[in-house]
Amino acid sequence: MKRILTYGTFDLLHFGHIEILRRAKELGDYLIVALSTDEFNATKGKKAYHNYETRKKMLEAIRYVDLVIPEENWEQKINDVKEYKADVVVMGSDWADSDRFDYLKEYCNLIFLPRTEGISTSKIKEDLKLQNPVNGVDQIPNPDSEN
Ligand code: C2G
Repeated sequence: MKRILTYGTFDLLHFGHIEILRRAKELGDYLIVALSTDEFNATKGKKAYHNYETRKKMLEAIRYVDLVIPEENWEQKINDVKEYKADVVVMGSDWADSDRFDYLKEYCNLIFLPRTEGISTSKIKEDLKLQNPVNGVDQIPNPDSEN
């Protein structure tokens, strides 16, 4: 059984998140998602809209996801790879060459998959700020235009 491990905050779950999870699962048989806790997010200067428990339940509802574990710090990854017997760590390409992940290639395969363009949690937040109906017509850009 090929075991895949990935990391993230997965706030305001969107198509880019689903796409990385779908492609990560395609690389193996069992997908573990290490989900950033609210406390860890605070150290990243991030505050998720949904708390950890909600984000965990949403991930567990996704057919590609087999297990969700807490990501509590930057340093736990080697232990995670060993404890969960991960064969591959998969991340989006925005993490390629990052020193947060590069060292893992001593312990497992490391694969970066192209990010899904045109969507991000911060873009959703920005676009919604723009939502300003004029004559009942939303002014925000159509997020699904590429799909
Ligand atoms: N992602 C993607 N395409 C997008 C948005 C995100 O492929 N349009 C990927 C990211 O590259 C990442 C995963 O989805 O692999 C989760 O993204 P975030 O929730 O933004 O996670 P991040 O804040 O990058 O936290 O220790 C690593 C961190 O926990 C990663």
